[in-house]
Amino acid sequence: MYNYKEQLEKYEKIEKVGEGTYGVVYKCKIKGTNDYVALKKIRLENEDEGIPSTSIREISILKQLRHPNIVYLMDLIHADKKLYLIFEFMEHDLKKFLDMNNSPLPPELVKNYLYQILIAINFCHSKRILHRDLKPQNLLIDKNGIIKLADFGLARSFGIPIKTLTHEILTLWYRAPEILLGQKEYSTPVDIWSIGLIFYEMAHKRPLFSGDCEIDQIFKIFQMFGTPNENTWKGVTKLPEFKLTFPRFKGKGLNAYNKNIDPVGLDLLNKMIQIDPCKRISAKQALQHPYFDDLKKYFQC
Ligand code: Z3R
Repeated sequence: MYNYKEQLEKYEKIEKVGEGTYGVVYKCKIKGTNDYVALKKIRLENEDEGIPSTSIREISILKQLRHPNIVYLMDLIHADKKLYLIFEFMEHDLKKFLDMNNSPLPPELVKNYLYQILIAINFCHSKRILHRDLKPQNLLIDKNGIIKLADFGLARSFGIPIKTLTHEILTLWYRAPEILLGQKEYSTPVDIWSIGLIFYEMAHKRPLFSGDCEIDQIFKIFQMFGTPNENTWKGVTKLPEFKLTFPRFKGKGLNAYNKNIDPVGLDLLNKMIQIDPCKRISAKQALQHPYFDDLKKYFQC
């Protein structure tokens, strides 16, 4: 990692392409070349204190995380108490891509993207690295049908704030129920939950649970699965934010909300969005699901 401002001068800002959880993302040209990068400027709430050394160490580890379905972190520049992350450039994020298309994505593309996302998350989970904040905005795509995960591990380094630096409220739509209910020791199932919801959204072009605050989000989940209890989710009533006064929703089930996913895909989705994290399928198991049987011949893994 460089500690020099001059390193930043290698890049020429072209345009702002995103407003992430931790700062703004710019498309930049590497001066004197025809190559582009994405530059993410990390700003912290408490600017005077600078970037904690633990965060810098954690982010440095991410630089070693190389996988074809993970956006490559090319460089880290530490200047003016700010951290600049330089990533390989990708054409679009999935949110913008879904907004640009008038209809849901074709079923074959949904399956193909889902498979690539699961390959990437399986790779990270096998190294005990969680993403914790997967959403369409940090899935990036190119014109060759490749999808990559961005912003790995940043949530661990910096935490997930409630608002962005420009005071936009961060989305809760992909947040797992155990996090919403205040569980402190959550694990890999939180990413599987988010990916299940991204699967649904790619196929329907609308989010499954679009809560506007934490309680709205958790009640939308309960309306689908029924309010959990000790029989359906052992230990749920002990979670910090669980209230015995919660309304007891019966739960309509996922089938009532599905139009576009075939029965085999729906079986996988049901396994990915089990409300009890212990019952949720793992990335490794999901990759073996029959939904992907017709895809495997194209992938060599
Ligand atoms: C790394 C980390 C975050 C982002 C990167 C690379 N590229 C991003 S966001 C991006 C977003 C678009 S194009 C590139 S957009 O125009 O589709 N919003």
